[in-house]
Amino acid sequence: MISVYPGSFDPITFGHLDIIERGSKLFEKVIVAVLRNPNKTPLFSVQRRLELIRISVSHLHNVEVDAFEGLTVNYAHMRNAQVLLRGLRAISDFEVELQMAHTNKTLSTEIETVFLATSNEYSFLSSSVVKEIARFGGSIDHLVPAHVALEVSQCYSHNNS
Ligand code: COD
Repeated sequence: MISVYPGSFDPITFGHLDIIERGSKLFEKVIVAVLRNPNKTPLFSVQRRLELIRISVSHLHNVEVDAFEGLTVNYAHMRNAQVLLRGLRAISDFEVELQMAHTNKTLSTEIETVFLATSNEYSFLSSSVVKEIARFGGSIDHLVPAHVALEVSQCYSHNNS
């Protein structure tokens, strides 16, 4: 079975990576799909996010990294995927995720959403938290892979200079 793990990944964190690694053991293939969202102003361009993710998952042979636009279910159909993979951190995620899963079900009855509960150590972690800490000069080494930490910190040191 092929799964699509859609998201913003601005930037990829250890929380995302945990879901990808666990998903790669459950599914024949995991496609990490970065949404091209013209309504958001991200820290990293889609191209750079793809590169950062590719480096992070280079040890996983059945994980592919791609970008998409439009509806996630249409992209999943196009890639012959049957599952949307999502991570669940807390009750606050649950409400949003359930709404998204129900909406996607109305758009395509053939595609199922599968949730993996976050690992305890990453239950507080989000891309926004990473950016917030880096913006104020804190260490993010325990939250994201080393190559990501370097780039995020560089973004903010340039912005502050
Ligand atoms: N531990 C576990 N899981 C985590 C962690 C963590 N620490 N951090 C994030 N995650 C999970 C999130 O819960 C989510 O499941 C996934 O990782 C990606 O997270 P983000 O924040 O990078 O991405 P999102 O949630 O902003 O992505 C939203 C989408 C792009 C998937 C959504 O907006 C979408 O599908 N848009 C396309 C339009 C569409 O199809 N709309 C209809 C459906 S509403």
